[in-house]
Amino acid sequence: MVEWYEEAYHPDWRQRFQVEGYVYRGRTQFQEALVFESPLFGRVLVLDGIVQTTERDEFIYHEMITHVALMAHGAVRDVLIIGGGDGGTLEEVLKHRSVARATMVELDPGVIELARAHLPGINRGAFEDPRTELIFGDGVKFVADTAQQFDVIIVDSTDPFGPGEVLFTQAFYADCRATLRAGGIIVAQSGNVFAERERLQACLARLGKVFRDTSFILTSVPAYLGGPFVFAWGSDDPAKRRLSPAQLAARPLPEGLRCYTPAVHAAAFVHPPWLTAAPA
Ligand code: AG3
Repeated sequence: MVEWYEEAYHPDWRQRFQVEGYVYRGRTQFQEALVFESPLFGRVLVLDGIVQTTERDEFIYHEMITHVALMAHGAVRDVLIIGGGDGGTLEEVLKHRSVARATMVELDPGVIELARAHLPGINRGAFEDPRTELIFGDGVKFVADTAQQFDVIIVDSTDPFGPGEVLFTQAFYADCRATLRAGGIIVAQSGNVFAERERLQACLARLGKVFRDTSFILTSVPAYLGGPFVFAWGSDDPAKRRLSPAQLAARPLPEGLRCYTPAVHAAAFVHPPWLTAAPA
């Protein structure tokens, strides 16, 4: 009999993955964690019943949450990652030679432990890189208290329920802005564009109270319910979002990327009108 994993993401919309075998099933200090093997997606990481990443499509999410901001900035030295316990974002950040330090603040050490043990194809040694500074703790508290300054902040969180909820507030965005250097950019995981349009518009509105320029990076992550997916973008410098593919192509780009290109970057800011229109 074929076994299926049904993701409990939405009350009236579900997707199922075929399960070839369970790799890890347990509870960390903060959440329910599961890793299973899927024929199409490879290893799948699920936290509190929601698919977080998979071996086969993680490059799309992690390249798009990382390289759009780092390429747009153009001279990134210090990057802060909030969340991102699987290490996929960290791995992408470290591909930029200009990055001197990548500080990652993860609430749940259990996720890093299981990612190290069971998802090495996603983090590829990133936790061991000398430029990595790993901090276990609350991202909200970290940005409120730190004296460090960053060029880019990437919020690679879970969804706004459970432990991730506090990472979607205006107060958190304001503290992030205060830790950014001039010309800094924040990018934050925001959600499913169809089922959660109101939530992500509200998230963008809160970000807009803090930053002069806001938008979404639009991409498609096959393992996430529905596919199309956005990251919120905030910066005080509108020019950072208007770079042409030719301007971006003149900058040093990490080799071996499979999703990000300067043209894909520019296209990610082009949105169909329904995305930002008031829900019907
Ligand atoms: N963090 C974002 C997960 C979003 C899940 N939402 C969903 N399935 N619609 C993933 C962590 C990857 N580093």
